This record gives sequence, structure tokens and C-alpha cells, in this order.
Amino acid sequence: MTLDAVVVGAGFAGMYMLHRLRGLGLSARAYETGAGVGGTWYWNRYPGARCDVESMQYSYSFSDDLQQEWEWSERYASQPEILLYAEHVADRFDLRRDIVFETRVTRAAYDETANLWRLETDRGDRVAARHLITAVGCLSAARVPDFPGAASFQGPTHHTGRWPHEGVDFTGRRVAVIGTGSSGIQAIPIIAGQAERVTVFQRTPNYSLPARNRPLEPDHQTWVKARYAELRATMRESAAGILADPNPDSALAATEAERARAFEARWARGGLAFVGTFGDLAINPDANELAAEFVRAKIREIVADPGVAELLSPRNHPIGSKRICLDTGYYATYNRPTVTLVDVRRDPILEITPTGVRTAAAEHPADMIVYATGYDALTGPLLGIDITGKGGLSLRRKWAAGPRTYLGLMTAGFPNLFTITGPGSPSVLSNMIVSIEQHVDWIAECLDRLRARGVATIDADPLAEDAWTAHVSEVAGHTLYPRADSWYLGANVPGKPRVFMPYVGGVGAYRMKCDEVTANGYEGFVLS
Ligand code: N01
Repeated sequence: MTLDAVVVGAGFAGMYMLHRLRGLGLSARAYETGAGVGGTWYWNRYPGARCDVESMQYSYSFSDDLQQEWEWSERYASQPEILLYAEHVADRFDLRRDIVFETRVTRAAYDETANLWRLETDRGDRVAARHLITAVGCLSAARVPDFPGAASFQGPTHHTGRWPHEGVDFTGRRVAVIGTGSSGIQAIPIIAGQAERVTVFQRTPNYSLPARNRPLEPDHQTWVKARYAELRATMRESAAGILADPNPDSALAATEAERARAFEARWARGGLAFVGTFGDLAINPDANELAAEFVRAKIREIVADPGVAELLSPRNHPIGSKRICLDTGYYATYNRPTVTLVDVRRDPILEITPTGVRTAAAEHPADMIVYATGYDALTGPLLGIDITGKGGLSLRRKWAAGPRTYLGLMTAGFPNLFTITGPGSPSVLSNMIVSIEQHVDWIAECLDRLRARGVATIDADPLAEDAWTAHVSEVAGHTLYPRADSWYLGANVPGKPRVFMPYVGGVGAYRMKCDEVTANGYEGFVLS
């Protein structure tokens, strides 16, 4: 059977892509590893999982009926509520009949003679499609570090991104949590509220800001819904796809009192708006340090033990150069007598034993291990599929020194393969749904226009790809991002090339660039 398009994944990207393809009258099918829709929100069922983009902004804008009828209950939606929303969308737009669940696409090979993508799945399906569109997510390849002895551990182990559907009861348990990124920081306070003991193994302290989550006031919801068109337009033209009200002024130009007032006001407001307190926090190390020290002072205020407060205070990277975390009661959790923090930089994990975690200095008994150890980000989910393009070129080989794309949408030598929120696009540096909708709309329009012009094949021009890849890296070089060992750079995966993968130019500027490429007849692409 030959389809017009196969979509890989049925999270927010895959679902909307499928909807748009159908709207164009194309035959399409999505393959999804999970047993349901929702992607990230299907897998990440750990306690405390919540989106840190506000719910009324972290939602689809493509259907006004949908955005008017759906009611969010909190400022930041919890994982169960976002999953319900995803399921509602799947039902409302009747998407499930074209999604094959519990099926992973394992291979995709471009057949040059037939101009088709030939796919294989782990269930033995064989299917051919004119277009292959990956909607595999940026943070879906979960990573558990290779600790010696890990398999010998006698109790249950759970990665935050592969959490059991039936939930986990921590009552009476001694729980080891490894990792203090966004997932760990959300889960630790809730686990500590239930477990007998929690030992947190921290390699890098993170800057975390208070979420100040609360029930969504009905008046606010009505207000937003009445202005959705205008607010969504502002989000699309913004830097990060959120309504953040950034202050363009320099932190260094303000007086000490003005700065303190500005930081305090945004800290009190809660959420990601803190990073927009001044315009130079992401680019000027001195300005950044002022914001970083403000957060460290807050940690010292909250955490009773000065030694623990110091361990929790990030000092080896600028604020915002690793993904900022939002929390509810994270730092205060360390005031509980049942919670211990282990700094694994000073006291490294040597091995997992049958009954706990052994560091250089001590054995830490545990009945359960929670791995909040993150992902092989951006490239991991794509390279997890054995993809070969023209001349048998494998994507793994092509990207051996880091991803190379044109606009994060295509990679040369792999015709008719589109990568939604691929490396080289704003993706993880933005509200993902804004970036997803922009890519899906761009791809849908492209397929429609090419069909109208009788063009069968689109591929990235290698020269345009070289220029874009250099531009992505150059723009990142003007910021403080490369100063941290982050997953944006692949630093969390041993052996992964150190390349800054997402595009920091901002979703507004990026959208203009993509629209310009379309207006110029797909400049930088080769059509045939
Ligand atoms: O993963 P992470 P995450 N030994 O990679 C540590 C999004 N997200 O799942 O920093 C010891 O950030 C690692 O240490 P280090 C968001 O974009 C959003 O928490 O590499 N420790 C780090 O502390 C986020 O950024 C939301 O030194 C090891 C932790 O494990 C992204 O997903 C919620 C180790 C991993 O942190 C990923 O977040 C959750 C080792 N060998 C996630 N290996 C919201 O919207 C790794 N670590 C709220």
C-alpha cells in the first residue's frame, strides 16, 4: 500500500499534522509507540508532572472552536489534564482511525527509483509513502546512565519519562532520586511528602523559580478567550512563543534598588517571566550574574542548613543557559529531616548495589530508584530510527559530527522527509505548541503548493543547509548558552558531539525566515 504521507508519532505534532494532511485530501497514517495519543504527556506520568508554560498558552490555536470550548483548571496544567486535552483533540477531530498504536517505526529507506519512503515497524508492517514526516518529539528518547551494577538492584526502578500508568506508591519506602533537572525538581517534593526517606543525587544544581501555580480564575479565562486571536498572534511573533512581557532594558543600567524591585516583582509573579526581567540577561555575563545571585540569595533564605543551601546553589553556569526549572516547594523540601542531598560531583556514584546506591564516601540504602536523568535530546529520537536517504546514506552517518539541517525542517539527501521541530529550529527554546503549529502549517502549505505545481520531490540544497547550520551555531555563540554543559549541546550523553542544536533566533524571526523562503519559491530547496 502506498500512502501520501506517514507521520511518525502521535503527540501534539503528529496529531495536528495528521489533521492538516487529511484537510488537504491526502492519504495519511501515523504510527505511535505508545498505546494512546499525547506523546510527552502520555509517557511523563511522574508525580508533579506539569507544563511550565501556562495552560492557556500551551494549547492548540488552529481551531477557534476548540480553544473556546476547552476549560483549563489551573494556571499550569498538570500532566493528567494535558493528556485529557490531547485525548479530547483526538476524539474531536476523529484522529484515532488513522493512528496505529503500540507500533514503532524502526526503519525508513528512501527508494530513489520509485521516489517513495519504504518503512518497517517493530510489528513487521511494511508500508510505502511519498512523504515521511517525523513528529517524534525532542525529549522522547529517555536515558538511564550506565551505572555499574544497575541490573543488580532488587527494588523497582522508574525513569520519569517512562512512568508506570498505575502510579507508584512511595509510602514507607526509602527512595533514591538521581537527577535534578525539571523532572526531578517537580517530582522530589511530592515523593518526599510520601516516602519514608529520600536521597537526592545531584550532579549539577539548577536554577529553579517558583511556579506559583493556582486555580485559573474564570474571569481570566473569559478575558483570554475573548482576545485569543490577538494574544496568539503576539505569541507567534515573540522570542519564545509565550506572553512574557520582556523588559528590553539593561540590568547594568538599573540602580541596585531598581534591580531588586524588578527581580522581586517577577519572582513574586512566578513562572518563566523572570528571565525577561532585563534585556541583557541571556547575553551579558555581568547582567546574568545579578539575576543568578538573586536566585542564590532566595535559596539561602529558604533552605535552613547553609551547607545544603550552598550545594543547591548553581555556580558553574549562567542562569538560563540550562533550561530554567519551575517548582512548587522544591528548595523547602530540603528542610525536611527525611531528605538528604548528595553532591555526586564531589562524591561520585560508584555503583548501584542490590540494596542501594554506593558513592565514594558512603552506601545509601534504597528500596526504589527514580531516574530523573533526562533524554538523548533532539537527535536521539530521530537517530533511534534507522533512516537512509539517497545513495544509501544513513542519517546516523550524516549526523555523526552533529545534526545538519536546513531550517530544522529537512536534511539534504533525504528527499520528502520533513522533521517537525527538528534540530536547527527553535523547538525546545520555545512554547513547543507554537513551534509545532508553525512547522505543521509550513509543511502542509508546502505539500499543497508542490502538488499544485506538479513537483514530486523536495530536498534541502546542501549549500543552504551548510549556511543554516553555521547560522544556528553562530547565533548561539552570541549568547551565554554555550557556557553550560546542557542537553541543548548534547553534553549529557557521553560521546555525543558538542553542537548547539536548537535555534536561538526566536520564533518570530524564525517564522519570518520560513515564510520568506516560501514566498521566494522555496529558496534553498531543490524541487524536481
Ligand atoms: O532531564 P535533564 P529532565 N549521574 O536532562 C542528571 C523538559 N521538561 O527530564 O545537569 C548523575 O534536564 C543531570 O545532571 P547534569 C525541559 O525542557 C519540562 O529533568 O547533566 N546525574 C540532571 O540533573 C527539561 O529541561 C518540564 O549534570 C546525572 C538530570 O539528571 C527537559 O524536559 C518538566 C547523570 C537530568 O536532567 C529534560 O528534563 C520536565 C549521571 N550519570 C521536563 N546523568 C516542564 O514543562 C544525568 N544526570 C515543567
